[in-house]
Amino acid sequence: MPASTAALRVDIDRLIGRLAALAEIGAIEGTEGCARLALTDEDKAGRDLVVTWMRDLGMDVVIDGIGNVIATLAGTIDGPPVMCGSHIDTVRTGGRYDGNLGVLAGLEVIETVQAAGITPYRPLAVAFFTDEEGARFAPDMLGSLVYVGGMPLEEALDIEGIDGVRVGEELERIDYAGAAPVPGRAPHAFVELHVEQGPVLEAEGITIGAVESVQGISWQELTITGQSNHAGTTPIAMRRDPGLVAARVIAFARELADRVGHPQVATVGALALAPNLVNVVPASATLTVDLRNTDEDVLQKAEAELAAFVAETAAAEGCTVESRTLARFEPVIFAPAVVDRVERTAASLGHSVRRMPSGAGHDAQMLARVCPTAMVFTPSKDGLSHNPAEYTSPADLEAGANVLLHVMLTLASGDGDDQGNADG
Ligand code: HGY
Ligand code: MN
Ligand code: MN
Repeated sequence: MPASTAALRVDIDRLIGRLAALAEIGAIEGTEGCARLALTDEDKAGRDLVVTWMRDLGMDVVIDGIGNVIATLAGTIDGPPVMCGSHIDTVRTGGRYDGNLGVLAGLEVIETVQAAGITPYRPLAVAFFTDEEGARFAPDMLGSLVYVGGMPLEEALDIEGIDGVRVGEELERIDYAGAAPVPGRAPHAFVELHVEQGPVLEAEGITIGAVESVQGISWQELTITGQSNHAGTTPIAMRRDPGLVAARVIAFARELADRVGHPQVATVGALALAPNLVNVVPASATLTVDLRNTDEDVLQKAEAELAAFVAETAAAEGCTVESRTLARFEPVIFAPAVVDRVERTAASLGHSVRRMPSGAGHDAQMLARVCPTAMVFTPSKDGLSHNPAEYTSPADLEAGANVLLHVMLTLASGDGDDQGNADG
C-alpha cells in the first residue's frame, strides 16, 4: 500500500446512499430487494443511473457490443487499467448487494481517490457486465464471457431468453448495443468486491474473504416428453407421465448431492408442465438442473450419474428426453499474487480475513482468463442471497470497500507491488 494513500478511506454513507438509490429501481415491495432481470426496462433504468454517476465523476464511459459498460479514470500512463466491477442485473428475487456492491464500491473508490487529489499511475476502471445472472439469458456471466473472447458476439446476440426474445433485440431496444469492440482490452488486473452469498464468513466471525477460486458450474435444461391424456379415464398402467419423471429427477438431484457430499450442490430451479392443467396428464415437463463442485472430475461424474438416471427413468415411463446445455464452466483459480494482496491489505487495515472458494459464479472468473484477478468477499447475513432479504452490515460494506480501494491503489501504483499484465 503506497504510504501516501495509506490513510485513505471510503465514505460509507455515500456508498450506502448509492446502493439504496439503485435498489429503488425494480424495488420489490415490502423488502430491501430489487428485481432487474438482464436487459429489461428495469435493467435499463439501473444502467442509465449508474452511467450518469460515472459521467458525473468525469470518467470516460464506453459501451461495447454486448452492452458491457466500462468507465475509466485516467492515470499518469495510458496503459491497461486496474479494473474493478461486477454486475447490476439481478434475479427475480434479488438483493440490493449482489453485484451492485462491486460496481458502486468501484465508484466510491474513484470518488475517494479524486477527493484526495490523487492521479494513480495506472488508470482505474469500473465496469458492469451484461447479464451476469444468466437467469433470463443463459449462460451466466454472458457479458464478461464475451468481453474476454470466450464467446463470439454474434453467438451471444442470438441467444434466446426464457421469454422468447433475443439478446441482440433487447440490447437495441434498451439502447445499449454499444460501439466499443469485443473482446475488450485486457486490464492490468481485475478485482471484484462481492457479498459472499453463503454462510462461511458470518459463521466464523470473519470480515473479509480473500477468494482463491470459483467452483465449476453445469446448467442444463431437460425437456421430457410423454403423452397428454385424460386425468380421469387413463389407467395408471397406460400413462406416459413426464411430470412423474421430473419429480423423480428432482428427488434424485438432492440424493446425488447428499451422497457426493459437500461442496457438491444440485438445484432444480425452474420447472414447467405443459399444458399445466388440473385434469390433463402432462404432455411435457421442462426443468433446469444446476450442478456445481470445486472439483471438475467430481462434477463430471455427477453429470454422468444424472444423465444415466434421467435416461433410465424416462424410458421406464415411456417418455423421451432432450437435454440442452445452458452453461458449463470449469473451476477457476485466481492469481495467487492478487489473492495475497487482498489478504495482506485486509490484515493491514485491521480486518479478520480468510482464504476461501466462491460457491457462486462471478464475472471475475471470466476476467481471470485475460489478467491477474481475485475477489474480495464480505459476509452475508444468514448466508442469504438471491433473496430480497439479502443483507450485509454497513461496517462490513465499509471494510470491503476499503480493501478494494487499497488493493486497487497498490495494483495501480506502478511500483514493484503492482503485479499485473505488462503495460501497453
Ligand atoms: O449463478 C450464479 O452463481 C450467479 O449468481 N450468476
Ligand atoms: Mn453476483
Ligand atoms: Mn447472483
